[in-house]
Amino acid sequence: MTLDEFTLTEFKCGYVALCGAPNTGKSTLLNRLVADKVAITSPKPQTTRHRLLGVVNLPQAQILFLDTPGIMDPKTLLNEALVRTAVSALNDADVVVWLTTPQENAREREVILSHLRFLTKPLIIALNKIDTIAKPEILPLMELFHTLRPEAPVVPLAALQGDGLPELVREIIQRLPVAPPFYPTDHLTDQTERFLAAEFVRERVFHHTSQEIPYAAAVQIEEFDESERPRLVKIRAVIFVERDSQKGIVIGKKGERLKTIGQEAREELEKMLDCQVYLELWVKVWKNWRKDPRALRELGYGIS
Ligand SMILES: Nc1nc2c(ncn2[C@@H]2O[C@H](COP(=O)(O)OP(=O)(O)OP(=O)(O)O)[C@@H](O)[C@H]2O)c(=O)[nH]1
Ligand SMILES: [Mg+2]
Repeated sequence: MTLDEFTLTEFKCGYVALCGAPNTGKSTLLNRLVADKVAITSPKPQTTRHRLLGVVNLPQAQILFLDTPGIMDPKTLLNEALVRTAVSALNDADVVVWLTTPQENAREREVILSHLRFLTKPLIIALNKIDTIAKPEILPLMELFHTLRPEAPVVPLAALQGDGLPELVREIIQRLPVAPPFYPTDHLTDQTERFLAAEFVRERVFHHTSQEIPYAAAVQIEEFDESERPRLVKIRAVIFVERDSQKGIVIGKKGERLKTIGQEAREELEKMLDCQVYLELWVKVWKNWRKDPRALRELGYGIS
């Protein structure tokens, strides 16, 4: 993205929370903005489970984006932790971007609006996935959102294609505080390679399983051996599920599904780590971990 047209006199830097209902494209937008894969994405809701940092460096500003879990009506202890994580990012941000879509229903919208009700910091509404509707439908939708929060600009967006990004960035920069850069310019994210390795495996589980399984799956890295780097990194990961039947499905007939998950995750990891990766995957049952406070803590789903 070339942003030379920005005519700012002072350098700006601040945190920008990307929040919204599940599946609105927050992580897709983060990856597009950072131009790297720092967050996993999937067509299924509730993919993101942590607050993730993505840094964008521009000539006049450094924008510290915070991707967040989708905000919804929590049904499990895990859901409650996810909403708390998202709300913590709202509290810490200098600017909030509410990502919404034409597909979002009124109930989902109400849940978000209830969290934004007492927000006093600058808000921008990003209407994502405009590629999914006809052009004449865009303006009336933008007007609808304008009536909901008249003080917030409404920016139409297609994050997947990268449309509307310069306009969104422009609105963000206008609202950022004047401050020196917080991170060195080569610092794209806070997530460790170990964390991203677990996430890349979880993304493949999301893509290759359905119904309850993606939500009942958590990934823990048991070993991340860099002793042979830069030639090879050896990773051993465990995919936890909640029931024996789910374990069988993740493994698949003759281990086929687990093999595919492993192959695809390994290819992504090799790109990220820029070396050969040996990935060993195990599937284990941790009964009802989503309702177990100790399991949530051990798996890293506390407030981040
Ligand atoms: N058509 C279209 N699809 C999009 C666009 N942006 C994102 N998507 C798709 O929407 C789905 C959800 O994207 P994510 O980025 O995972 O959404 P999210 O808001 O991070 O979801 P959670 O982490 O579950 O809250 C994926 O299949 C994306 O490819 C867009 O602009 N247009
Ligand atoms: Mg996400």
